[in-house]
Amino acid sequence: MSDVDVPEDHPRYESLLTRHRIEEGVEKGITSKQGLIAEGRGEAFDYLLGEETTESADAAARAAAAHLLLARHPVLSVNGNVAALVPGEMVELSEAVGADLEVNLFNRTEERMEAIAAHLREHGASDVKGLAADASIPGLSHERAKVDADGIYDADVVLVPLEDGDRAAALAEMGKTEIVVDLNPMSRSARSAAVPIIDNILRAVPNVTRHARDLADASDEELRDVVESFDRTAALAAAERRIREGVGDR
Ligand code: PTJ
Repeated sequence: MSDVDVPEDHPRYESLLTRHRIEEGVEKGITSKQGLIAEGRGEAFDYLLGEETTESADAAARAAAAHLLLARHPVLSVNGNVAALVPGEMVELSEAVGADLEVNLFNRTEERMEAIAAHLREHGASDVKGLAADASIPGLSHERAKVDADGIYDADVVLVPLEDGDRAAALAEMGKTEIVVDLNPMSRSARSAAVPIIDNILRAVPNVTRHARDLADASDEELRDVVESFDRTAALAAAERRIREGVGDR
């Protein structure tokens, strides 16, 4: 048994554990109540995708790693679900690619901002951005637009996991290269991303880190080859196909 009393031989062990982590996130003031709903939606898509990293999601993770390594200023955006599910893994990725971590919330309150920043520091982050909020993303309503001038506002490449469609589109509109992690290949955020990673954040973040370590000694030319050989439209189509084909078998 784990510390949350989920029997390890339960057929849905992983997803039950994930639910508990989100619940704990809500109790600690890290995750919003809407985060519970987002988790439910994600779980449904993960089930349809077979709860594994597909070949096209792996190719997307490698392209994401190459983009982050090539970037002038990469930033990893963290919301309440990401902080509850993969805090240490986000810190590791930020270190592997030399990226900033910035808390950026849909349901922003100062208490949650502080709680998430503290949680990331507990998991090894040395610097957490997002609290200054001295710049804003054009075309979005006030609270959701708040970013740091020397963080997301200045970034050329941004990783935005589990994002809502409006902000993902607004960041893309600012000319930033956007890497989105989302289990729904039909979501607007996945569709507006240069690199949509259609995978569970639990698997996707460590996988991007693994690819980044593997590519650490690659030349810029090799990294550009990885970026250019990734086909975002094909990746989205592959995920949709997988969902349609998988549904008939289960
Ligand atoms: O912490 P906040 O205030 O910034 O709020 C964060 C949430 C996630 C609540 C907010 O951004 C939101 O409402 O998002 P949506 O519009 O519900 O979209 C969440 C997307 O993430 C959906 O397409 C889900 O399928 C997807 N998703 C949920 N869990 C996971 C996931 N994708 C990858 N991995 C997951 N574990």
